[in-house]
Amino acid sequence: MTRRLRVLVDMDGVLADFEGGFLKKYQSRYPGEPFIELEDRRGFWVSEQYENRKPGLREKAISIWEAKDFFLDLDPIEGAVEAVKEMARLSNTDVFICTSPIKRYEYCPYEKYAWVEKHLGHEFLEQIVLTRDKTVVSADLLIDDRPDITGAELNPTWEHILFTACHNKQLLLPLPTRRLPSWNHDWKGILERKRSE
Ligand code: UMP
Repeated sequence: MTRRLRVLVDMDGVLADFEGGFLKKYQSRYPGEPFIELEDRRGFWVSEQYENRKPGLREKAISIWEAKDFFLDLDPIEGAVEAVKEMARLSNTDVFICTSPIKRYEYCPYEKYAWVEKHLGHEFLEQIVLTRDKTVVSADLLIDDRPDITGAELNPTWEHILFTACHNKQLLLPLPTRRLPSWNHDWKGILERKRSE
């Protein structure tokens, strides 16, 4: 009945507003270049859609998130900080922040830790999992905005809950993938359903 539940929560696009932060800094650094409104974003990879818009924009896009303070300056997604703090206070519930750093590691891993400390508090540093392969991490649920999460483990233990983001909102999901449309929606219901499975 009240079994323990382990929940992995993704960071970019779920806790931290990667897309909004990217667009703001891209527009201010490259004011003469075309950009993609958030409502027109399609596909997980920002870099690919920008390159398709105009050859050469891939490198300009990448330069934005490789720069110092990009990850640290990201605003929290609406409701995320409150929801995750509340989730961590639920009894029989372990919450981990599971996030993939970029391979240019000068700033990103450090800033992800600093972001968590700033917005969620020092004690949450205990809960961070940095990995480029989330399939090898075991849990009951993974709340993530990336539609295709694959890796070395072909049968991950977690059920993927797709967090709705500008780039995935129009996707038709293969059944039985579930969505969490925002942190204002019933995330507790998703956890309780899983707990009682
Ligand atoms: N990222 C890219 N290219 C893109 C968009 C995102 O490298 O076009 C990076 C930013 C994050 C990582 O570090 O990918 C996404 O990590 P997860 O949200 O899957 O944890």
